[in-house]
Amino acid sequence: KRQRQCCIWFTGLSGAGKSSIANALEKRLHNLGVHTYLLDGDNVRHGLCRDLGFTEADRVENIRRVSEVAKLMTDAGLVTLVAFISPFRAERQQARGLFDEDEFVEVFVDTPLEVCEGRDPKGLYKKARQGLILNFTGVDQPYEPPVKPEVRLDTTSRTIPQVVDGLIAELARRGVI
Ligand code: GGZ
Repeated sequence: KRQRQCCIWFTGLSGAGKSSIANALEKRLHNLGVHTYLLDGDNVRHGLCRDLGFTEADRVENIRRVSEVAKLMTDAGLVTLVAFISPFRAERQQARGLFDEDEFVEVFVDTPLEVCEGRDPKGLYKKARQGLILNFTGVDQPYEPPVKPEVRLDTTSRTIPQVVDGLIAELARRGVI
């Protein structure tokens, strides 16, 4: 059976676990023979969006470009994984609007700010608290949590492999794989 193309859109705070989960999910999908592409800050903010920073306007434009690229890749038949903070409801809504209803899976990586800040793997929250980084999501810029995501992930009581198991089951349920 042919895989069904779709866009899996991860949203959540810095340090929530979006990239780790998306990377682990992509490995599992590859093992199942599913063709994927993962869009994240590492491959987008150094190229396509290297002119953009972290003001509200720049994030809006970042997410707009990412949405359009995700649409192109998904139309090419891929399972497209998108992992950006994507802090604003309106832009996530706009992204969703580019796709057929059953092609867009919004995954809220619902790790509380305290936990993300406690992890602080790159020391960015510390710098933001000290005022050395401005416009930091959750510190001096808002994060608008999804109201009705297709999937909500709790990363505080489950390991990454467990979370990925749940996502694989959800994709199977939806007929994507
Ligand atoms: C938030 C920032 C900022 C500010 C740099 N606010 O945890 P990380 O380091 O590896 O991932 C974060 C990444 C966020 O970029 P996105 O493209 O996902 O953001 S958005 O969707 O809002 O456009 C973080 C790092 O960049 N970073 N400065 N001020 N995160």
